[in-house]
Amino acid sequence: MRNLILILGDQLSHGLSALCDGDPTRDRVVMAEVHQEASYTNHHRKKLILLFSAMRHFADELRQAGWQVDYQPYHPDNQHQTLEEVVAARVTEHAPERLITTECGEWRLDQAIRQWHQRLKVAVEIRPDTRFFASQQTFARWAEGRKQLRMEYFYREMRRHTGLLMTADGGPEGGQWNYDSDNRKKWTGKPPAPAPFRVEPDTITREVIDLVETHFSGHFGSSDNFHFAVTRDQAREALAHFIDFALPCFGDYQDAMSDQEDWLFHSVLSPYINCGLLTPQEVCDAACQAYQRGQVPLNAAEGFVRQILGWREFVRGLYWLTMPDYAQLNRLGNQRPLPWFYWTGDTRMRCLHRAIDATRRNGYAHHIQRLMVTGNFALLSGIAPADICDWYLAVYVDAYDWVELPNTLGMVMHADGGYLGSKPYAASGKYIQRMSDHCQQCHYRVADSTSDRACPFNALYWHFLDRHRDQFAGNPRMTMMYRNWDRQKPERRQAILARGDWLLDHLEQL
Ligand code: FAD
Ligand code: DLZ
Repeated sequence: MRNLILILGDQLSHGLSALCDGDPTRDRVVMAEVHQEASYTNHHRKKLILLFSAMRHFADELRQAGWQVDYQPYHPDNQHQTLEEVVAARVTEHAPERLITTECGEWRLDQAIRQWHQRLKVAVEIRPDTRFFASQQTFARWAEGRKQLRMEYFYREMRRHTGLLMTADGGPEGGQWNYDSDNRKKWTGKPPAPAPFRVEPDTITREVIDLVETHFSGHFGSSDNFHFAVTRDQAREALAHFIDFALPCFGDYQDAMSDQEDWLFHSVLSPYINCGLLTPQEVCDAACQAYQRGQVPLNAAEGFVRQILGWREFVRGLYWLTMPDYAQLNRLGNQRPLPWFYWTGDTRMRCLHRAIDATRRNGYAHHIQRLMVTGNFALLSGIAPADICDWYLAVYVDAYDWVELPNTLGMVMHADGGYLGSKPYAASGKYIQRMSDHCQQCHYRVADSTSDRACPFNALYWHFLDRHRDQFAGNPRMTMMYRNWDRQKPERRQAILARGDWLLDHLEQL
């Protein structure tokens, strides 16, 4: 045998760099469902089902293509409980010339794999992950010398570099780089949101559902009604479904929230892009082609491409540039533990209840729920970054450290002191009222800031601004907020701060 090729659970791509010049007659693939990866956080049960089922289907596809695949299915009593143990056993058995793998997506495992040549006494070749538009080195070169990183400038570079939504003379399609201001309509039920794409579980998925129910019953979330794609063909159908039915309205309602609809016009493609069933390139190409055919407006295609070519690449680059120190940052000094209702949804704040309940049922909540509801509340309440990061890593089907950490620690918690974002995404109940219909169903009154029934977001918002005045008053993007605060009568400010103090002392009871 020549090479042993390790494929991780989020590397389910036939074009993976580790496989690209492989020879099925002489090389061998190793894949493993292992306890350590399945339990380093309280992974949502649907995430475990998706990954194990997709891994098993991918291994079958490799076998059909002629590869020999050593595959370890999960069992709690497996002799090998870590990827290192599995690989060590295969190295001993086959004595390969080399172990080949593709850069892994998270720092923890990456550091471990980089020790394997010594620990396992085998040559290890780690290849770049070419599924991203920008390599780690390209991003590092772009970031060099910049005190703060801004997604918008990186995104423009990426548009120029890829030619996506660019005109023949090198300008942005439509004359503007960014149609963000056309992405903020409130959704009032019309046009109707499309039904989400569904795949009925096949035999493999049903076996995995049983396995997860048996061995991971203590994990967060429900395994009921599992309908995610688990193969590349199914994921491509999910992409086509999105382009036909949701993308036309994606731009308009990108920031909207609804009390009735879990998915609205979002793509729900992150679970597939992140585990390798779809490439970012094909997803962006599909959106741009729909625009060129006249099937979707520019604010939809651009808004969508910006999320992938812009935000997704940006947070990944930032992660590798700054780890491991980034994970330790806590520039606002937040120490409060995460309220228990993040795990149960058991709160009278309707927007939080709906976002957490959807998360529990689906392993999914869309970006504005993550940023402006669960995230905003954690920011305003001063939750310890490590606690809230671990929550986001656990509860979403698409969650991996490289993408979750910058989004949570940087974008939501501003714990990096503004390296990723120019100002914190802090907002009062008014924002939630403007973008959703939650407030009509809520126990609390959004128009009120100080009474017992006042929307907690209101007093917490002003309390946040007041207690962090030193950090933010000098920020030109926040001048107006402080002006509004300072304009209020002293008695009112006092009443709001008193309500804020009370809320912070009683988070568990809200
Ligand atoms: P759409 O709204 O349809 O967007 C299209 C695609 O753009 C997504 O599939 C995703 O690949 C990409 N995208 C959009 N926003 C971002 C972003 N901010 N960062 C990176 N990619 C983005 N996304 C993850 O994939 N994994 C995570 O663990 C994750 N954790 C997050 C934690 C917090 C606190 C926040 C605020 C955001 C997080 N996001 C994460 C980003 C975003 O919320 C999800 O990518 C998005 O909700 C996935 O749903 P969708 O596929 O329907 O996205
Ligand atoms: C997230 C995850 C889970 C739950 N299980 C496995 C597994 O059993 N085997 C595996 O190879 N990978 C798994 N993964 C993904 C890894 O934990 C890790 O996040 C990525 O491989 C990083 O690129």
